[in-house]
Amino acid sequence: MGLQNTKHSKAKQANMLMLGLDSAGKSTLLYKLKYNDVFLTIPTIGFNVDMIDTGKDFTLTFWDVGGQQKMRQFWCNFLENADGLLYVVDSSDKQRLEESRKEFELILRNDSLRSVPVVVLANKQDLPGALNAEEITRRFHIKKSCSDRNWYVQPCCALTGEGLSEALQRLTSFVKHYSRSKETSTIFKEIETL
Ligand code: G3D
Ligand code: MG
Repeated sequence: MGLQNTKHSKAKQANMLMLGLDSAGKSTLLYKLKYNDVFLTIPTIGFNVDMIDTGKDFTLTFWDVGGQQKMRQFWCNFLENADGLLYVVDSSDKQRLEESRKEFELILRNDSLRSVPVVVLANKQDLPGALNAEEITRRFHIKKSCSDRNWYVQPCCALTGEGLSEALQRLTSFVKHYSRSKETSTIFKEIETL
């Protein structure tokens, strides 16, 4: 009688951290992704958590953290378990673009986010004068600041949902790849200590 490997692969889960300035559209995006609906949002005090099943036994837990100035000092508390960063930008708000870039670069410098994949959502593409993905990539110096990790800039509109499924697919594939490489490096570290 032959032998069969009966080990079933467990459902996988990963943590996605959503950051960005207040009013970038994070909560609207999360509701749209989760319920395919637009809800009236109020400024997020603290954070929202929601799980989204991406199929094939893979669930993403989204941590939508408030982006007001006072809340940003607490962003660092959410970094440690992040398997991916979803950074949301209001592409139409040119006045706050520089502020958003500074926060983005600051957060990427944190050790806990080393090699963690990043998807930047260039949100509010429906608004006149919204900067496109190329322009956001350039203004945020993303090629330089994300040179050590997988990254992608996705144009989107949280109100209509345009661009969100592409972002979710990209995120899922990056995060799966990241989780695999994290597992491999843990195994190597364990072997080294033997
Ligand atoms: P936040 O969670 O990042 O702070 P919210 O942002 O999700 O609360 O959204 C802030 C405002 O931006 C909301 O409008 C919301 O409807 C709007 N918004 C979010 N995404 C889009 C988008 O893609 N296009 C447009 N035109 N508006 C968007 P209010 O008026 O409720 O403040
Ligand atoms: Mg919010």
